[in-house]
Amino acid sequence: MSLTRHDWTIEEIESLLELPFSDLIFRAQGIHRQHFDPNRVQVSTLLSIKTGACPEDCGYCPQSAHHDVALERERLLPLDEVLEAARGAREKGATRFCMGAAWRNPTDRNLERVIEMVQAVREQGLETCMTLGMLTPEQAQRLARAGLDYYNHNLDTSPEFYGEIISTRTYQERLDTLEHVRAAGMSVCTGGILGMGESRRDRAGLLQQLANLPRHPESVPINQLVQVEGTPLFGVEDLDPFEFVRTVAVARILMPEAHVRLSAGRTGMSDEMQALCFLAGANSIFYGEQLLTTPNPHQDRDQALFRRLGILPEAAEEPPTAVGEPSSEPWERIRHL
Ligand code: SAM
Ligand code: DTB
Ligand code: SF4
Repeated sequence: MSLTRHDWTIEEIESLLELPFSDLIFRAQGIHRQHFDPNRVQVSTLLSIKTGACPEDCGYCPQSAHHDVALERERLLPLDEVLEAARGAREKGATRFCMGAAWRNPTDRNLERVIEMVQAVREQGLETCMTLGMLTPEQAQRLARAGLDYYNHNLDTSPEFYGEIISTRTYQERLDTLEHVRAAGMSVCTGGILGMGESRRDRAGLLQQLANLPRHPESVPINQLVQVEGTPLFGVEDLDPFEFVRTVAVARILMPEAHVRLSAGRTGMSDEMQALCFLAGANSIFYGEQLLTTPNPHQDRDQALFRRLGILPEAAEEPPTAVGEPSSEPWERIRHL
């Protein structure tokens, strides 16, 4: 029996992170099985709808205008290009389409354009997610009215370590945006990045912030830092893979009903490490060869991994059923690519 709590202390979380590895994984997997089919993984695809030249200074991010990264910047994509990418993602078996923009926050004019995107992508029978930076309460309400299912806005790390990574946006501003998203009735997607040189206590601090939100996020992306040359975090020491898996396991224990997404950084992970993450309770991935600006594993590799582990992609709540559509049975859709 697991309890949904919102009052975790940092010491309690640290002692979970410190458990013997097998005990921790056993506990996480037990909780996972109470709430989810352990052999289903939700599959999302990402598209960068506006790339680069971001005014924020996030130390990990290749899209920040503060860093000298070889990256081609792009203006907001036209609607037909977004729609084409969404159709492609659906045909390849994704059930959720996530759109990201390198903005501090959207302007009201930007918002009109992204609302058209939400509506068009939904018509394809896909769940929609956006990550556009900070939102006002009114902007969150407009997105919710347009039918946006999820909004992603990461806390990234602990409040204590945060200042080492970002100076142009406060932790409290991030919490405020999450509150606006929740108040507007959208599902909340928020998580962080591991491997930025943070301590175990910082990882506990991030998990504490997430788990002690008034309502748990529906989706918790755990990213492993993708090191990009030219960003301040390039060259930081790699995190022990077992420590990454431990953090996934504790996220599962603290937030039993959330989808925990094994997010950026899978290209640098072995199949065995990814399998350990699924065992620890991760049950969502990004699928498709590109994240926003950096690579993601090739689809063939992911399909082979799912097959070798007996994992099936989770079906969308309302799979597309139109005549001539690919089979709505998710395993069929993945297998017959
Ligand atoms: N600009 C918006 C914002 O920051 O709110 C949305 C896009 S931003 C790229 C979304 C998230 O991607 C960040 O919050 C961060 O957690 C993650 N991210 C960015 N660069 C990354 C990297 N190099 N490695 C891992 N995760 C990264
Ligand atoms: C999240 O937590 N991870 C995704 C998504 N939310 C938007 C972004 C990962 C970005 C990795 C670096 C890049 O490709 O630019
Ligand atoms: Fe901009 Fe988002 Fe990158 Fe920060 S993480 S620099 S806000 S695109």
